[in-house]
Amino acid sequence: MTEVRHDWTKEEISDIYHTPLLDLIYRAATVHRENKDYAEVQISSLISVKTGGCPEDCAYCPQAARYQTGVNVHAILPKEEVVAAAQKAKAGGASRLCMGAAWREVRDNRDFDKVIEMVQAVNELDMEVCCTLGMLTESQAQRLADAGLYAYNHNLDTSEDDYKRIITTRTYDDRLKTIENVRKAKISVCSGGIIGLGETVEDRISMLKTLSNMPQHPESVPVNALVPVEGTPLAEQPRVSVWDMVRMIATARIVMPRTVVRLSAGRTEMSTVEQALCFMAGASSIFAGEKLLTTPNPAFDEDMAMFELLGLTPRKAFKNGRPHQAKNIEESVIA
Ligand code: SAM
Ligand code: DTB
Ligand code: SF4
Repeated sequence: MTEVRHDWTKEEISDIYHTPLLDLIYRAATVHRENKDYAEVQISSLISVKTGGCPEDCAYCPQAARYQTGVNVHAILPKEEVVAAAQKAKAGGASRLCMGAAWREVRDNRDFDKVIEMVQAVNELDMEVCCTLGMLTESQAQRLADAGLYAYNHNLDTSEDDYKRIITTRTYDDRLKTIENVRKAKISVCSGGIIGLGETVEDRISMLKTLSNMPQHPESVPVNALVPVEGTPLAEQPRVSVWDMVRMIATARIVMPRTVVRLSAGRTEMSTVEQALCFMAGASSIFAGEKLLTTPNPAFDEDMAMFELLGLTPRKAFKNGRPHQAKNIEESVIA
């Protein structure tokens, strides 16, 4: 097993990122095989439980109220609909359901009560439950943990320096604070970013430095390729090259050897060959199901055919136990 470090310098991460491509893939694949079952892929399915009308100004996001993007704005879904989606996702091979809400932050109101009920109901289906609801206080994180929440997604998106260019309605520190609150409640942390926002390679490296120097690495790091959506300020951004995706995934794999690196948004634009390269470079998780939150994603059947072809297998839910039953989060080795 590779030593898990928390003191990576920018220079070290940059050297890794700029390694000749095939050497980089080889090194990442080696780290992957030394630390994980490289043929096992964790599958999450997303559902948007509250869509659109968000007060934030995230420049990439189709759900921000201030951009005219034509998303199907809706209030919080009934629990039954979420349970039905969870059952469908489970039948499609997903071990985890991730519920997203277009909120700046959680408020202690009826809608949060409803989310808590959804978490309990999906947990009862023996699926891992993840939420991404915006900023959380310590007590809200604890309430989610008590309801059986497995993971919380809260992305850093880009570097601290670049953050103001992408989002002005909250700060990087706000983001880090929520991640800390999630940690304190012993919920598994899912935090990563987006490439293709117009950031520099230095910004990507700096974001990886922040993630890999956390006292405990996030159990999951999503690497999203920007899905440019008409009406958002980033609609005209050129698509990111698959080589950038591969470099980002491989570098994340090397600096956070035991983390699940998630090949996230952008797969509809990628061929099976390109996705295979990402798995080779250390990706060990995907979002499956025909929709991400508001944009298209490959269907379950297509992904299962790809798994069959590549010899990959879906990871079972709660493979290493339920986090809140373990004495501590490290021991449960959750991902
Ligand atoms: N409102 C909550 C928040 O911002 O944390 C949760 C939902 S938000 C849509 C979750 C994540 O989706 C964002 O942090 C961002 O990384 C990702 N995302 C949103 N729009 C995207 C896009 N167009 N392309 C790629 N990733 C996107
Ligand atoms: C993450 O890192 N990517 C997912 C999930 N976490 C919540 C969301 C991607 C959203 C892509 C744009 C959309 O479908 O609205
Ligand atoms: Fe709102 Fe989240 Fe979209 Fe930002 S990323 S506009 S906070 S839904």
